Amino acid sequence: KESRAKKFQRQHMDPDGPSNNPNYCNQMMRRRNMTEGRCKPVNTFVHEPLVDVQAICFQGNITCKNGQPNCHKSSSSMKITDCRVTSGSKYPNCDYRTSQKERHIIVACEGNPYVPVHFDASV
Ligand code: T3P
Repeated sequence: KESRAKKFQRQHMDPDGPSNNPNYCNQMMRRRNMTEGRCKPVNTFVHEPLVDVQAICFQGNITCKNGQPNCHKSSSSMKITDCRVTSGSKYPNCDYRTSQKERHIIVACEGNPYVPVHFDASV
């Protein structure tokens, strides 16, 4: 079974980016299996080296949106792409808007090694 750490990498890591392609999210959301069963409504890809994203687990500790204490905010801003399903999108034809940003990101970390398992927000 896919570990929570590997799931985070599949859903959120794309170090070889960002891409100017307006179809980036349509292609990536499908390629990374987030359009099976339903169109995942919102998903962020991070365009930074994996080690730099893993290091966030040892940066500023904050409370997650769900009240758990294991969220961490990146000390630097990071290159990200937000994918948001369009209002007209109808499963199984998942249609996304692609927006490139530079933001601090907040991830939840778990385990030993203590690594990212959930993307909480960008700020
Ligand atoms: P996951 O827990 O698998 O990382 O909050 C529900 C999902 O939406 C969660 O999936 C993370 C994702 N999400 C983003 O990827 N980017 C965002 O900016 C927000 C708010 C949520």
